[in-house]
Amino acid sequence: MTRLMLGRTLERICKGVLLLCVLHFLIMMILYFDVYSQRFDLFSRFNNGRNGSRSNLSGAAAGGHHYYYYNLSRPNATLASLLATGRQLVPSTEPDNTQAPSPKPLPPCPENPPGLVGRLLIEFSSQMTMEQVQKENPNVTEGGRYTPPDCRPRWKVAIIIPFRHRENHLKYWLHYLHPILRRQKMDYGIYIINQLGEETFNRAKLLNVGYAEALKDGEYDCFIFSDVDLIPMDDRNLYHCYDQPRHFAIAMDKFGFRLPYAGYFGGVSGLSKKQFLKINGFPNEYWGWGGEDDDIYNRITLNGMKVSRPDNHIGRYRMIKHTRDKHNEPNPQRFHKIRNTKNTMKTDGINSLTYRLVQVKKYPLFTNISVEIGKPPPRPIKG
Ligand SMILES: *[C@@H]1O[C@H](CO)[C@@H](O)[C@H](O)[C@H]1NC(C)=O
Ligand SMILES: *[C@@H]1O[C@H](CO)[C@@H](O)[C@H](O)[C@H]1NC(C)=O
Ligand SMILES: *[C@@H]1O[C@H](CO)[C@@H](O)[C@H](O)[C@H]1NC(C)=O
Ligand SMILES: *[C@@H]1O[C@H](CO)[C@@H](O)[C@H](O)[C@H]1NC(C)=O
Ligand SMILES: *[C@@H]1O[C@H](CO)[C@@H](O)[C@H](O)[C@H]1NC(C)=O
Ligand SMILES: CC(=O)N[C@H]1CO[C@H](CO)[C@@H](O)[C@@H]1O
Repeated sequence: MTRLMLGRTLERICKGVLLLCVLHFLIMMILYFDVYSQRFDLFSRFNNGRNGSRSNLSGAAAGGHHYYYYNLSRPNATLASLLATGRQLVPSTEPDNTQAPSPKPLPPCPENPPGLVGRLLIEFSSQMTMEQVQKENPNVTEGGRYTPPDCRPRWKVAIIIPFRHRENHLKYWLHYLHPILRRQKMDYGIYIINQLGEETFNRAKLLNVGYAEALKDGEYDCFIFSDVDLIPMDDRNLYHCYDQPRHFAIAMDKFGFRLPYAGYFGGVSGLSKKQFLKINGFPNEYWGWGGEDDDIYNRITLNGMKVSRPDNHIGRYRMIKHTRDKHNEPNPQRFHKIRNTKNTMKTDGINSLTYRLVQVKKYPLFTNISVEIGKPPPRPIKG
């Protein structure tokens, strides 16, 4: 008799313990899911780059899908009532009607975007109007900005184009580059830096201006500097930044698809913000054609970096044929100057940049920034 009682009691105790275990397990699950979903939410918001400010995070998280958590902490809430509404245990994403659905966390963009097509046919004979090019690119937003809708890009890229009187080339450039950059899943903005007046052209100074002005417009961490007449022939030449400063245009048709010399850094190049600041930006004192890209190459090597390049068959470019512009004659001082990079780079660069901003105008496919950058100092009189 007593043994039977004992057995029953034991059985009851066991059942009780089991129940407790189940309860414990459920509570753990709830807490786990809560923390998990919260972290996920934070992660996506933080990386989306849509909004840099953290102050809104807590509010947004509370607005999303954490009601069960708050319900639990209410004085009159019981676990039983909570469990009764089983739906709430699912951590995810039932959007709340009173609030806009919070954006799903996007996966990082693939390193090798699957939509690339490889070698491209580039030609400049067909007539092109800006309206046409706009129609081809409906998803580019004002000022020439684009961000992929389906993944989280690794870089925020400002593309800087030094410019004067090349409207016709710009149409081709936009026609080819916007679709390429879209396939490459880049988050980017296009900045045309227009040198006003008819003084001698100064490419490197315009590039410095582009760096400074783009940063006023967005939180870019990667800068690609491209001449307006250079079109990549292969979309696997990815327009983002790399561990080392990047030279993209290594094989142009005009050089027989070869690098003209080992230290060539002209045409299209890219530096992260960190790399750019490490070399104090570009020189401001190269007026006229040539030399500035060699100076930039010197800055890179003198600061202990190396130039990285794509494969020769991927880094191919077509150049839109043209006669040399007026007021961009070869710079006679260039050979002398590039021997002195080591002395000049600390004082001549982004830290000494001065210019007058005249106009910033946002067009559908690019931002037009017009500046006055002065003129070359008077030539020393030869004796
Ligand atoms: C916080 O988010 C709300 C919308 O959820 C928005 O109206 C408000 O401007 C944001 N505040 C800040 C400081 O970003
Ligand atoms: C618990 O959360 C739900 C939303 O999922 C809400 O409808 C309900 O009013 C909340 N319960 C209490 C007691 O606030
Ligand atoms: C629980 O509290 C909320 C207010 O916090 C109240 O509206 C609701 O009627 C209460 N529910 C019960 C079952 O007491
Ligand atoms: C533009 O975006 C819409 C919606 O995201 C998409 O359906 C359409 O295919 C896109 N068009 C182009 C040309 O990419
Ligand atoms: C940019 O703006 C300047 C000044 O208004 C203008 O002269 C130039 O043609 C514009 N460039 C382009 C590409 O629209
Ligand atoms: C939705 C949201 O929070 N938007 C804010 C993002 O940040 C800017 C300032 O950087 C605010 O102006 C927006 O209100």
